[in-house]
Amino acid sequence: MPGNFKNCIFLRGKAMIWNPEAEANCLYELRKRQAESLVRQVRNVYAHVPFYKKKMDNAGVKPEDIQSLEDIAKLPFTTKHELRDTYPYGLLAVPESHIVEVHTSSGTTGTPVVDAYTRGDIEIWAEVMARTLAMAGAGSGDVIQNAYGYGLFTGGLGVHYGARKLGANVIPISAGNTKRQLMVMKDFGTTILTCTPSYSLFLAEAADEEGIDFRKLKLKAGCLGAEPWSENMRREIEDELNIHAYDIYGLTEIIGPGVSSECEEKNGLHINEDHFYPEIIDPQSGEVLPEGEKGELVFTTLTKEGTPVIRFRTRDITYLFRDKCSCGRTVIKMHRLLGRTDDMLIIRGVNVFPSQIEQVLMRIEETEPHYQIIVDRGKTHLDEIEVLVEVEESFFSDETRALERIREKISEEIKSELGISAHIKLVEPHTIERSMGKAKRVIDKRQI
Ligand code: DLL
Repeated sequence: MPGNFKNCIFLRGKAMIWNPEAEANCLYELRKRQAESLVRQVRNVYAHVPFYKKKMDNAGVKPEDIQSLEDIAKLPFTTKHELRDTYPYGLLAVPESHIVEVHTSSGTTGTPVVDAYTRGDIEIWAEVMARTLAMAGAGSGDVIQNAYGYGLFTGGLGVHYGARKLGANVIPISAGNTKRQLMVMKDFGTTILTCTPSYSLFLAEAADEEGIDFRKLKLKAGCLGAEPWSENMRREIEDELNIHAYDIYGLTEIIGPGVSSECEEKNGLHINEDHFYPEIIDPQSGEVLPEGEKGELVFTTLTKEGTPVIRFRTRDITYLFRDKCSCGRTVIKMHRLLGRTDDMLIIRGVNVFPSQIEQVLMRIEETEPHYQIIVDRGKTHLDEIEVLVEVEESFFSDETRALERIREKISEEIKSELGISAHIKLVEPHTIERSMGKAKRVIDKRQI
């Protein structure tokens, strides 16, 4: 039988909750399991990973000090920088011969972070990705067009393993080759698209040029993630592609995609907290913050075998909440990402997240969802910000006053919302470079 559906809940014949025991359990049971896994994992890393033994010894913490979930606060944090220093195999908690696959972080500069998977880790990855895809309504009858990059990046194979476990038909098309993507989508009756949100809009644009109408295709949902996007961008994608667009989140250091994802409520991402224990901390003091408070997201892998991580500081900013979700899942949620502690731009002393600028642009009707933010120091040595944004072609043939009006409107809205003055440059469609993967939204030319 393709896919293991024996435990999942069916709604109108469709698998909705892939693993109710894990995703819709009572809090007491969940907490008990998490605590057991944490105690086991801490003993494991202390015994098998010199990197963690040293860190714990330096902090004066012994494995026996960790008896409950609250005790996690005694453990030191792990940073990306520290993980890089363990390259390539300094984080292994198992003999190298137990590793069956490796992936690395997608950063273009510096030494990458290595995620090395055992057979057990790949099984967990498939499980959490099956949950993710099921959350978007995917089941064994679906055709999943996987346009995340295959290779060292975790997006491609993560979705692939989940789709296989689900028993869906996965088309491993990988990123790029837009014309072929559209052809495959039509000819194979793709029902679920998996790619970055910016690439989904790129596909919509290309479809338009090819005269392809999404309303005539079978596409019903998109599992989109790996880069920041906003609620307005979701609306745009849902509109253009005639689908439900779900946010999916993950990172190489933890497992890849499959850490958390949205259900049909589209109000926060359910975290697979039986495997990945989340905390929110104050990025300055490191103090653990209560549910509902915004701060830096930190994860501990409770079950990972190959390269476990303890209290990894993601630098992603969000908050956690546990609501009574209409989908029936009881696991904790994270709000969609609000930014990163490190992509935050400081423009003349004002903290600015690129996502805030995006929010403004998406509200302006005349603009296209393609933009770029360039930060530089002008002749006065003060920060200057330039926002390049595409506007519909017709405005360029109109009188210049129309363009000037749009420019002013954007500039005023950015000023009133963010408190900064930005120079707005309106450009013709297709001027800004498109990306097959994560879009490069910010070019920071400042030498600080
Ligand atoms: O981007 C894993 C992934 C693949 C997630 C496919 C979703 C879909 P990395 O390349 O290690 O892993 O990048 C991780 O990307 O810390 C976030 O800052 C950002 N990110 C990932 N998902 C989202 C999202 C993959 N849904 C880093 N919204 C993370 C905003 C995201 N940012």
